[in-house]
Amino acid sequence: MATIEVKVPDIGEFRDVEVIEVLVKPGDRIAPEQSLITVESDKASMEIPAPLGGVVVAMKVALGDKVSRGSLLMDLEVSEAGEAAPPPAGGAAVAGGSAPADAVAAGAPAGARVAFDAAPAADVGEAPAVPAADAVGRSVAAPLPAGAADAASDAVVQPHASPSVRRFARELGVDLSRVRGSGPKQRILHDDVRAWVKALAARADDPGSTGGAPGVLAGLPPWPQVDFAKFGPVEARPLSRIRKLSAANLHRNWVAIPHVSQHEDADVTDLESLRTQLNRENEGEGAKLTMLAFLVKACVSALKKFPEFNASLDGDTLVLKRYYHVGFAADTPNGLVVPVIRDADRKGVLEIARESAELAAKARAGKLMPSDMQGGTFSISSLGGIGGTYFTPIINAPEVAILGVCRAARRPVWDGSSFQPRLVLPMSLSYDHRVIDGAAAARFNAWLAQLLADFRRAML
Ligand code: CAO
Repeated sequence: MATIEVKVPDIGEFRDVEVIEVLVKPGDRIAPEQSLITVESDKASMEIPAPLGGVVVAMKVALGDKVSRGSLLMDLEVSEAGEAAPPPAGGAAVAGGSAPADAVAAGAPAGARVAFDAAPAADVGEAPAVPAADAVGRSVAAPLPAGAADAASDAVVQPHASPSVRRFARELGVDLSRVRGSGPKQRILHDDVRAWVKALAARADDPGSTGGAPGVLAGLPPWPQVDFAKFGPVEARPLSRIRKLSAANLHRNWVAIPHVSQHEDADVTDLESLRTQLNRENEGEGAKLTMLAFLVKACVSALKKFPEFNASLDGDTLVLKRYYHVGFAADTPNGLVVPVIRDADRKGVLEIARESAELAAKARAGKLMPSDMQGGTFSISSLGGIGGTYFTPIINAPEVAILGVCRAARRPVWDGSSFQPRLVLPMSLSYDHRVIDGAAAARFNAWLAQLLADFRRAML
């Protein structure tokens, strides 16, 4: 056994460069070419690999030290046979003229201290064609000249990280351009990569995560943390259970489904006359006929004509449903819920009106059962009683479309010879563009508008 001194080799332009990583410690058994430290200039970082295998006796550098060619790195105990590294590419990196194996083979007596230079491996940004593991001591045996480093970093803006951090990131499949560095000059450290992966895993495990940057938003700047009380009085109100659940679902649907919203106007003048007339006739005889009930019935007719709207995506398969369970968004003091009217195709408008009134009352009382909200194939969000013109409703996954309606209003409509005051219902259909094409959505809406304009068509 012999103890040798490992020194910093000729590292070209790198003079007085900072040690940014110490990758081994006393007692470690290291292999030839294993990275010992990483140094960094203002142009690039570089790993200094071991010239021989052995056991680390003592480290002679620490984080933050400045080193140049010839600085002592470590004492290394090597076997006399010498677990030697292959000669570095180009032979340029090993100072002293002879390859490491020769030096050890020259027969250093047991216990003698032999000065030994390590061969450096430079890294200037990501080198996609050459994994860092291969680069150490082989592909990039000598440091790049400063000019080359500049050219490389000008070509692509690279995340700032040492070769070992890059290797670590590659092992974990982490795209370093998405990780924020907390080291000096925003350098990405091992801990930054670890924290990024941990945060990603935590968010993936927590579908209820709504605050901050959830899973799919990973890589964006952190959510702003503001002490609102500094600017004025505030009241902290915890979200209700329903709001937390619906927020998480809405968020997932919004980011996971490529939504498109298609708007249409329906002339509901005659339908509204019919509705109010029927309500007058049936006054005091139970549930009143609502616009929502007509909308449910009209949607069922459109869903039958355009079956891909009554479907769900299951991987690469579109599951077309032969039942028509229509959900409607109900606003409750605790948040939004979507009770479902089952088999709406087999029910009359009066029955749908009665059932939706019961479900809405149950929803407001917080008494909906899970089964009241399951199995929907299409949803309607009606803001007609409140106002508005058009909006972009969020699809209720795994459904593929949702109809939003706002308040019907009298508008002048050109009938070919004059403007007529007509009651116009603004409709907004959001659809999953993976499943439904824009033309199909326009046809769906046009059909729906025709139906609402002349409800006799619903019998066809
Ligand atoms: N245009 C004009 N007026 C309308 C209308 C429309 N599209 N829809 C309903 N109205 C009127 C009704 O005529 C009725 O007026 P009167 O009291 O004068 O008779 C009033 O609005 C209430 O209507 P309604 O009793 O039929 O109830 P509704 O269909 O408006 O609402 C329900 C039922 C459950 C849908 C509703 O209570 C609700 O919760 N809406 C909010 C839904 C929601 O939050 N959607 C957003 C989800 S996505 O963020």
